[in-house]
Amino acid sequence: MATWAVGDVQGCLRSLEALLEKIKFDRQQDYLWLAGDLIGRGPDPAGLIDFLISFGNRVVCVLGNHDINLLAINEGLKAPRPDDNLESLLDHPKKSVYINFILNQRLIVFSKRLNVVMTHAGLYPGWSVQEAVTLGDEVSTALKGENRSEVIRHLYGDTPVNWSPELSGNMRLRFITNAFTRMRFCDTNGCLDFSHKGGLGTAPDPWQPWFELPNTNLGTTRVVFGHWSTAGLINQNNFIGLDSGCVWGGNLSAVQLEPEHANIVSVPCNEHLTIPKHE
Ligand SMILES: [Mn+2]
Repeated sequence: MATWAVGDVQGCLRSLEALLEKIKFDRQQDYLWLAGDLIGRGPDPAGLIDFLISFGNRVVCVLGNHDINLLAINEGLKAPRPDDNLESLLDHPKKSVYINFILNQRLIVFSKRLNVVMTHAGLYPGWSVQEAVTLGDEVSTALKGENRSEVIRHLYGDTPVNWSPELSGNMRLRFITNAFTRMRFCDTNGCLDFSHKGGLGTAPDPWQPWFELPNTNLGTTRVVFGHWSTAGLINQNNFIGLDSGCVWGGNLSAVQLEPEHANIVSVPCNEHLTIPKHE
């Protein structure tokens, strides 16, 4: 039995199929973890979710910013942009199946056996794994509740920039969601920056990649994440970043999470892309 984590697929179903073939993924025995941004911009969001559903409980996903964007569009809170490439899903007779699949995914998963935590953007340096799991589940529960539309409406915005356990209501849910799905740079006070989207060294002082700030609660737990295509693959200390920019014409990457493995395997993007390449 192997557990593989894969970076941002973003609707690139053919690339995911090619990657699973390369790693000789065994649908009867292995587990597939996906680090979020399952859909968005890529060519086949509906087909990708059908494919994931076919794995049953052998697939484990977390939500990314593009997945939440789909929920906001579905609620009529945001207008779909042509480059989201979501029309084929939004107009699909099985749309409710796809939306329900997204709604039922978490923001964070933790395996004690593997000593690995996975989220889309990363683990906020001020949180322990246990605290992060509890906070992520607050958002997952709210997204599944009857108040979903109001919850999603208030998720958008760059503030508050710093965590406080005293945050409540919509601002609390927004900070948690931003930390799990949009975080890249942070400062030593725990403030998040959402204005810089370039590679690791591209933000001015005081901003640093979130995983270069000390997290005194993390111990030996490894953190697997995606989201940062401009940083490329990251494999340093306990941090494994898997977004190698498939939807931008780069690669789709996977890592086996059993600790004796931990080598990253990639395939080149295997899609007919109709969107311009990332600058
Ligand atoms: Mn993302």
